[in-house]
Amino acid sequence: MIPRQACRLCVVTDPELGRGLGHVDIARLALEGGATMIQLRDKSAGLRRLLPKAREIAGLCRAHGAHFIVNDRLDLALAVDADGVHLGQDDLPSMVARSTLGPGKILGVSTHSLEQAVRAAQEGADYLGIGPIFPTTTKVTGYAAVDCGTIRLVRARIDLPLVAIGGISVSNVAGVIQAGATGVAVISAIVGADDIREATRAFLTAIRHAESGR
Ligand code: 3NM
Repeated sequence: MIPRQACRLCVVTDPELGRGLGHVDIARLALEGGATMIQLRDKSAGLRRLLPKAREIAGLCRAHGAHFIVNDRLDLALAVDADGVHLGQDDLPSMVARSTLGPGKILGVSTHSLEQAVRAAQEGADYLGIGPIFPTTTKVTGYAAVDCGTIRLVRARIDLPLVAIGGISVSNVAGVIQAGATGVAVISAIVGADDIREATRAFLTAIRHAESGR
């Protein structure tokens, strides 16, 4: 189980976009700006290098009352006692991850269609990533942008928290929330911003505003 407010704004750390900042600095600034969840995502670094960083981010998240999720690396998530793990469609199957994690940890699953969302929900996901909502150059997802219509379709069928991702900016986040997303996950519009703290704050303001008009 994950509280819905924890899904409001997930900042995904990506040092390649971080203007020289690493995972820990990105996470710290985003948390200072009010991020409710940090997802550590690194597809290339070895576990030995990531371990101390993950430990530090776990501590920072705890201190800020935010959730800490590790992308892909279930072993790392368990090693640093993160709140949970986020898996893609080609990662460990949800059922295997769920039984390894145990019931107390959070399992997030990336989905790119209503069918995938229904399956992930049946297989024990606590929240669903849904995307890419808009075109993004940050990741080659292999999927076309799904737009807000897919959020509405999934919302109508599934009661889990939905975290929209892909090309989300301060100027388009309102439509995403109004379509039924519980929150959003963001890389470039926050990690690539001149001021990560301020960019995070601006997202939260826009999200709260959209929630009140829902
Ligand atoms: N996953 P930005 S889209 C990591 O659709 C990721 O599952 C996606 O980056 C998915 O906020 C994406 O810069 C990239 O568009 C998101």
